[in-house]
Amino acid sequence: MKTGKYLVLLMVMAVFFAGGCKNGNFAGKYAIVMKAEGNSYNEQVVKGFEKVITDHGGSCIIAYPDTPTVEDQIIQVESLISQKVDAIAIAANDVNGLQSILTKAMAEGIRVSTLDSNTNADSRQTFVNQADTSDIGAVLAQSVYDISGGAGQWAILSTTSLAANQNEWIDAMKETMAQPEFRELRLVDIAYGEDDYELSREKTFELLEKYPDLKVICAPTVKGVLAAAEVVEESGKGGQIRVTGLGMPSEMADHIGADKACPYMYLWNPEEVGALSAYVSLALVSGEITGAAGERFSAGDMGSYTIQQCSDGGTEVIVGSPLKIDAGNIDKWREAF
Ligand code: RAM
Repeated sequence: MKTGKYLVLLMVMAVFFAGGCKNGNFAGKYAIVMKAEGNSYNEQVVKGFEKVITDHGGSCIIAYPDTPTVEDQIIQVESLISQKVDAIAIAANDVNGLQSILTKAMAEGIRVSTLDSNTNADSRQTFVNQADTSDIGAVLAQSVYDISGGAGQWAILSTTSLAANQNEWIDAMKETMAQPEFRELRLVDIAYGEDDYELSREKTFELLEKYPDLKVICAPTVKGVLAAAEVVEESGKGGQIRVTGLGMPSEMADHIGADKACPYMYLWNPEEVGALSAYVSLALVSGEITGAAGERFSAGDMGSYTIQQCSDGGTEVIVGSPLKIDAGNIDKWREAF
């Protein structure tokens, strides 16, 4: 009789551990694919993702493309499909270029979500968005306006020309800038530093050379904003040209301030983006959510979140709002990320 009871218990446990369950133990393989390796922001996102997955009993697979291209991300996703992972969370190097491989993954039962840099709606079940895309564009555009005094030439230093989040933020900046009060500002160029520090430095030097009357460089990339701030300071043009964008406080601390290259910038906590992405993957695999608008799920000590409609026709869940980082709070935030 006793053996039979144990047999039933073993069978029940086997079901629970097979591929996730609602009871707090989510055994399974959860993958994260960022846009590029060797990037402190991406490493912090991965750190947040990995901690939540392992705390819940899952195994985390971290996959970086060899180069920041969609082609190399496709290679990573193909490998993850062959490893029969339960979920893939990916930051896209191209908004449409992953559709074929991600729809293949979903057809094989793999739960697919995006984070940090989105795909089109057909390539994902939902998107973990660090902050509302139009909010990010609006605060960056307003920063350029404030820092420039409302008039003059400004340029953007972005990453790769196909990076989904970069292009969405640039479009959102342009949308804000289309309003009458921004009419004295002129966007003279968009340069691409590919989230590579040295190339971003080179592109900054080229901008300074080509546009002697430039007043602001806006770099919505942690590598780009650091490179631009350092080049502007090294060139002795910190008084004429100012830098803003999205940057890691721990890296930008020496360049933030009224008399520095960067009066202020924005970001969010990358670890929180990774952590929420992990909770979304866990909830997709356990069946708690499907990624449809209106669904709610618990994200542990981060609280509960509701999935909402996204402007591209798919859905998204928003982590928070862009955080302004300036001389007043840089010492606090440089300790955090
Ligand atoms: C870079 C990447 C990333 C972006 C941050 C702000 O690290 O482009 O996708 O979210 O900057």
